[in-house]
Amino acid sequence: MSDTTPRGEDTTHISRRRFMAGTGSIVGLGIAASALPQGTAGAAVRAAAAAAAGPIGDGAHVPVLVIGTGYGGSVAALRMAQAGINVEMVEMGMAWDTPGSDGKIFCNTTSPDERSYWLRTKTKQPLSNFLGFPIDKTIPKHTGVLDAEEFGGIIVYQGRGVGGGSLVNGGMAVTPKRENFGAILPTVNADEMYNTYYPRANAGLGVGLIDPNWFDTVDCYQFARVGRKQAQRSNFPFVFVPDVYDWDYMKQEAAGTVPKSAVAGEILYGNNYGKKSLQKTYIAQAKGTGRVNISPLHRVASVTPSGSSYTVVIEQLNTSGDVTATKTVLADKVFFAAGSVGTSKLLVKLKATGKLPGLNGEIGQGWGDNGNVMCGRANHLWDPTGKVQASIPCGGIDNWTAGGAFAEVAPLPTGIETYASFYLSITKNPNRAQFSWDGSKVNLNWQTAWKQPSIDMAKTIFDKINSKEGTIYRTDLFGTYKIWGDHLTYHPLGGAVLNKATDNYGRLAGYRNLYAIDGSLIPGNTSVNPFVTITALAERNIEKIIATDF
Ligand code: FAE
Repeated sequence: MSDTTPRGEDTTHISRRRFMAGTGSIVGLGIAASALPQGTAGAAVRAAAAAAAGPIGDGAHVPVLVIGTGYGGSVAALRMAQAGINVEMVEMGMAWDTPGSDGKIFCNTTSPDERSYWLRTKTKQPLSNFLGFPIDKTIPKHTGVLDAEEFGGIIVYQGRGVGGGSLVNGGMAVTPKRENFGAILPTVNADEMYNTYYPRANAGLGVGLIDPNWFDTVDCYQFARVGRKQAQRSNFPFVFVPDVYDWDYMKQEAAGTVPKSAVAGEILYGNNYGKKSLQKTYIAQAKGTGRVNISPLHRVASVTPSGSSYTVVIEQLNTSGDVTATKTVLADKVFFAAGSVGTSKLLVKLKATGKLPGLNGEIGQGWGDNGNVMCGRANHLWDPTGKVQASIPCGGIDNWTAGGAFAEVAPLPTGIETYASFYLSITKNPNRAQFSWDGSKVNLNWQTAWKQPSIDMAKTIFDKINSKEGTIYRTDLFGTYKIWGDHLTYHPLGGAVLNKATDNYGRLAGYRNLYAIDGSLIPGNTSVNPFVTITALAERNIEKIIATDF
């Protein structure tokens, strides 16, 4: 059994009942299941059939429909497919598998074009200013890869496309310290997570660590070495942080022997080469089973019971974001994996509009921003951070226990020397928000002032470093004379919290065969970057669901 095969699952011998369930979508596409051979050759045929299948058809009846192709959705799809179940995945964003006219799939952070933002006519950069001047620029409206979704008091950044957040994130793959786990997911058995599911998630994601000797010498991590030196001079531990970037590839980038990606500053709008996004890991494996079909530019609008199945209404989009077709399909099981915000928005709307009235009162509750807050510090002229900065962070400052903050030493890949150190802090912010339906849309009641605890916690690190170094905060990155990036989060969590809106395995209360399996399950904070925990929890939950619900 490989590291990534769920324990207890025999992937070579599937039950007849499971096989029959698993053939539904192929039957729905008009291909006789009995015509498909089994075994290795059969897998190849099934893969070809799935590849040829195209987007989900109007009127299809499928055994399993997964909404969203981020971490939770990809884990669920792979494990069900390995258990012999056919899976349809529906993704509102693009496939991101075709190069543009420049030969690249994704555009660079320094030159955002139509590929950068989800349906915006102007970029919405997390760092909105430089030297106080606004840096956002006009772009054509397009179904780009990064969504800056604006609610009243917060902008929530999310990935859009096959691979979800893995397309745009920094790849920092952090397993929380075990001592903090009880506060993250209080009803989950920590032994099981740390012995089985975190290791399985790390293996499935391809997590690795930077070579510390290389780190010490290479130009593109000078910014991080400055961060380490200053942290240590103020007696804070600097820790190397694992990542899903292919570190061998990055070494070659730095040496100039392969096309540059991280070293060229690619990150927020996608990474063309070295990052092991879900497209290269879980999704590639899932597609390889031949049992997973993905429909990009398809957005789920509604899910409602229909006999023992669910009627799912799906809107097909063009790259301008217009609805070009509406499809109605029947699904026996539906997994909500649209991300914390996407899943919460769907469930809150479906409950309020009478489509899923039996969902409980916890739907939309318990949402947090993982305590995200950003800031920059101005270094002395004798402490340059480097013209060339790898876009992939590799280290952080840990003051969680004493000060409630874990700060990524983040790059500012501008291509010029900025003398700035830049940080994204994850803090123990206790505030939680809720989503609600106002009759026409879903709102989130987060208030910008709720970031104050995060600022106070981040200051436990940076006030001390500034005082020790004789330096000051940058005031030019988030506006004019504004120190804190307190207007955003990269880490939305909650909205369908485990063991509250669902049972202890993500089965939504009030309905059979409806599940949440993404960041919406996690109550607002993971103490570190969240995707390893989202992945590990999905591994745990889907194993139980496959064993008991099929
Ligand atoms: P997610 O990955 O967001 O996937 C949900 C998918 O569902 C998306 O592809 C959506 O387009 C799709 N979707 C939504 N609504 C619908 C609908 N109605 N119909 C069809 N499809 C839909 O969910 N985390 C880390 O651990 N380390 C990092 O270094 C890190 N850096 C980040 C940097 C940035 C700029 C951003 C934005 C995030 C970062 N994150 C990082 C957060 C991480 O990407 C995020 O927690 C996960 O992606 C969440 O995984 P989910 O499976 O919950």
